[in-house]
Amino acid sequence: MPTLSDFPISRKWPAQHPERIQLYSLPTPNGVKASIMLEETGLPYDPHLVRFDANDQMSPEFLSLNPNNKIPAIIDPNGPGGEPLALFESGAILIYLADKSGQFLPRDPARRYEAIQWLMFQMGGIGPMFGQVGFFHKFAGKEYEDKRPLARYVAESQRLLGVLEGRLARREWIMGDEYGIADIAVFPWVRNLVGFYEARDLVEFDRFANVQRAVDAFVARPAVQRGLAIPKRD
Ligand SMILES: N[C@@H](CCC(=O)N[C@@H](CS)C(=O)NCC(=O)O)C(=O)O
Repeated sequence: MPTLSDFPISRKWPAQHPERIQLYSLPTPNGVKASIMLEETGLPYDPHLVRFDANDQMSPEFLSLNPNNKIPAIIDPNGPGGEPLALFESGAILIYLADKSGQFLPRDPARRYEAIQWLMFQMGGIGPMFGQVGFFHKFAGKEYEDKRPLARYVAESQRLLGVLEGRLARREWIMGDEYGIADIAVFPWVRNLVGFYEARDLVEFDRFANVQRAVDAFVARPAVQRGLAIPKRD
């Protein structure tokens, strides 16, 4: 049976506690989904910082775990059947950690798929579209003379915020009373859009009062506060 030391990534980022889940990440909106989930569940883990300024995500050790060179990624040394399990894609990681811990994903089959549906809404819609707003509003794309790409991504982000606003109008969380992985996927991205990307006015965020209320409640959770700063940047 393979062990953690058989994974090349463990040579660049040695485990402090080889029996624990190993997290390879950086506190970005995708990265914090994994660290917040780990903090919420209480599953023990070792966080490892993947430094973009050192291009760590392109190192052969990181690529051996995620050929798509993106954080977050994990290895659970005690995965299904007691064998190590390596995973990338934050949505897959959230579902796995929910199943492993028995928390934050409804057990009822129909409700489970409904929660996964909203998780996919983040993975396929909110993440990619908000990310493009960041690029064209704050980063390299800001200099582009043609403003049509920015306008397109802003309009699409507003549409997605409107969908979320409708969902949250009569619900505390995306799945009603049950806080869970859909919230953990969505709200770091909303926070990032209006905070780090400085797009609050651009997307007219004040129009989405229920989204705002839910993001505030999310950020106030102690596990979210901790997860937002993990792995610690040096
Ligand atoms: N769909 C992926 C997206 C992950 C992603 O885009 N991660 C970014 C940081 S937020 C990254 O690692 N970028 C590094 C790069 O592109 O080189 C997921 O949800 O895990």
